[in-house]
Amino acid sequence: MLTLALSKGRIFEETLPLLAAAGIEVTEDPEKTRKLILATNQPDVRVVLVRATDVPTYVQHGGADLGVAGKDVLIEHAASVDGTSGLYQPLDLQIAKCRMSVATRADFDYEAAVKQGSRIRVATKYTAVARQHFADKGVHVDLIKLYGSMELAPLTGLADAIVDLVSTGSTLKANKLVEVERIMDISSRLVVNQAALKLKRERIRKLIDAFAGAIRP
Ligand code: PRT
Ligand code: MG
Repeated sequence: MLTLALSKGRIFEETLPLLAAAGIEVTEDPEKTRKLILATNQPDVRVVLVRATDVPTYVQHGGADLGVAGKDVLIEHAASVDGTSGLYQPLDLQIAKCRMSVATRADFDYEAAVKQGSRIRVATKYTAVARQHFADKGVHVDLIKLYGSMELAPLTGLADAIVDLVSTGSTLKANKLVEVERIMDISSRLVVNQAALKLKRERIRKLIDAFAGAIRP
């Protein structure tokens, strides 16, 4: 049996065409069932639905043989567990694309604050990425860890800036925030459990090859 960990929403939706290229069709709709384990048309392949941030944990510890996770999630996971031993990342799938950026209120002069060497208060869910980014720039920051709705932080005075994912930019716009710096491009990767790769080499190779052939940049 091959177990693939996916999160509901954009990652599930955007992985479907890759699965189709490997001859795999998920036979249930995650939006219409409460089941967490979904069967496929292949008797030896199943999908488990987990939170996006839990995908690397499932794969690293063998709860799933493979998974699909954003670069953002993989970086934060590696920082939180001190490495990703046991996680093989053979493919950038070029799906669920977005960017990690710094955003502030329009009336906050980010460039000036950086130039003056002021301490900046930054709210984010992505503390590893933020810490590294500002350390590289030599900017002093007080990081405030949040688990959601980062956009609210500059509006309430909790922080001067946020580090968050941006795709269309409409969430920032709706909250009158401006993107002041791009940190990195984000896309989702295929991650594979190292032990599974050895034990189920043929089956996993076939899947990786089919996915690789279906990647559209
Ligand atoms: O939503 P939930 O709390 O369950 O978990 P999650 O947010 O971790 O999962 P999900 O499914 O929303 O995101 C899964 C992965 O998709 C992330 O880890 C990213 O790698 C990738 N991705 C791509 C995004 C976006 N685009 C994105 N736009 N993840 C989140 N967003 C959010 C962003 O945080 C912001 O709130 O969408 C908002 C901005 O979108 P725009 O279009 O308004 O700019
Ligand atoms: Mg989300």
